[in-house]
Amino acid sequence: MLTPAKIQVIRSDITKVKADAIVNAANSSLMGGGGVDGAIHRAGGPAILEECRKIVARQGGCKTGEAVITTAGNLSAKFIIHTVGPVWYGGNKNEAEKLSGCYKNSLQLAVENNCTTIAFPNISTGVYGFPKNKAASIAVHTVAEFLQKEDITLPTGRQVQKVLFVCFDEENFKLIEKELSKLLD
Ligand code: AR6
Repeated sequence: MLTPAKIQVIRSDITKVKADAIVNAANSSLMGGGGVDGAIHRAGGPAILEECRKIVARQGGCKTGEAVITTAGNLSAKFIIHTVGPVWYGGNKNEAEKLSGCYKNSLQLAVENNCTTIAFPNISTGVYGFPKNKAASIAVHTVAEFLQKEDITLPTGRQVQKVLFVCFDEENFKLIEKELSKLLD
């Protein structure tokens, strides 16, 4: 199928990962929160929130499924891409499409901003309650499809080198690993 080597999974804290872009599972206010959002703002410092405020002033936050980009502050990444995952309401509120949109729109922003390595957390699988098995399948398939279908040549002429799923918990790690192994079948 695709180039599965470009998609990898590790178990780690995403704030410790080296990547051009780190994706944040934010909320539509962009004003920070708990979980991975809290960890990124704490580790990256106030510059991230400062830029988020400017985005809010300009466009009034970020809708579910969409993404915005800021500095990474003190983190080693070049950018933080903030995306807003869907809250799980049982599956009949377009949660799957919205989650897929998070991955697509984040990747699109990363490409436009010349990022060759991009790290994702398991969006929506914490406080937002998206079933982890469903979320893992959507995450892996959306990324794989993006890397296959879209024109992923960066403005510099380079290509995306690596998309890394950074799982905080063992369950997500195992689920993503399983979905990735299916791509090789
Ligand atoms: N590195 C990587 N993954 C992490 C980290 C970390 N440091 N910390 C938590 N996770 P959540 P959501 C994992 O709740 O479900 C926030 O308050 C965690 O184990 O962070 O999209 C926002 O402001 C889980 O698998 O995000 C929103 O209000 C995954 O990250 C709301 O939570 C996502 O869990 C968004 O909820």
